[in-house]
Amino acid sequence: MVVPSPNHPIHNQKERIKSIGVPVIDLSNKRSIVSDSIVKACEEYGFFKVINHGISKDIISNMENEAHDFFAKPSREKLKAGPATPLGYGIKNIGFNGDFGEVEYLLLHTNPHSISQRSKSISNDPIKFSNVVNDYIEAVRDLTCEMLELIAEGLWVPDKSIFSKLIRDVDSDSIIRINHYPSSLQHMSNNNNRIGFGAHTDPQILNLLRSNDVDGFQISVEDGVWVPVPSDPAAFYVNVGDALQALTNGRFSSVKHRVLTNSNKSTRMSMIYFGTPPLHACISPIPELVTPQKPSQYRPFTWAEYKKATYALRLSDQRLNLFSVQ
Ligand code: AKG
Repeated sequence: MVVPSPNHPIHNQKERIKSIGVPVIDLSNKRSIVSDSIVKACEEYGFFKVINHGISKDIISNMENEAHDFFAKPSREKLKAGPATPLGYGIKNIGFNGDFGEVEYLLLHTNPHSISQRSKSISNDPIKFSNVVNDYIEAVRDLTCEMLELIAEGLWVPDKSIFSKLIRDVDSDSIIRINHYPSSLQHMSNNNNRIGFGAHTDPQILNLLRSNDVDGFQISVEDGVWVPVPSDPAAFYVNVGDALQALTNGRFSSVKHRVLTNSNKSTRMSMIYFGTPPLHACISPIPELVTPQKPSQYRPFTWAEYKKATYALRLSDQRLNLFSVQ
């Protein structure tokens, strides 16, 4: 990880992240260094890049090929996998409350039974599709859980699985989203940069994003200041979600992000694994991070309650505020 020296002349986060880039975590480094670096990145940015992650190129390219095949289908075929309310194929409409983006997407629950049911309307070879997606899900789930265990170690929490067990649970509500930003969706406009996916934080625990080599992803490290994150198909980008912000009593921040598309450029495609607790799981700040100096910032809530709040609000709304005790 690139760490600025304490005497670095750059004072604010925006200038720091612009000059040194987003934190890079090399998973082949010594475990204690990795866990400290991840905790620092989650505290400062709620965001980092992971290299030497150990997920095979085949698992990633098989998944990417299935996604390409799906998005290359004629519209009427793709629409058979929709509408994405809440799961399936969606186009332009994001969520239930009037948010739009220059994007088409597939949203899948990670439960193998659900994948197998959905695959029939997505692929001409549903068994192959299910196998490829399940292999990808298993790999990204393991990587996400590994990082959550490193986080617990870096926070000196005795139960190393305190966060990861929520995602490993058989009833986990985790999802996979595949976003495709084709230039055909973009209208002619004087301003070439258009919103592909509007500004938002993710509601879940920890999320893993992998994209092709087309840029467009940005994070906001200060209100209203957007920092472009260069794409890197060999790496994963990881972001803290609202639920992990609550579990860490606000020590980690759920980073705001968005995607801009540019009609002059090639098509961006991204795949995001959203590590999510079961519906019945109770989210509340873990006792190790609640002190007299820093009392609980959030009231306990179930994932089902939080999901309901998410569905009821716009993409850019700060839903976690509803559960704040301040
Ligand atoms: C999301 O799907 O929540 C995103 O933020 C989109 C990121 C991307 O497509 O690169």
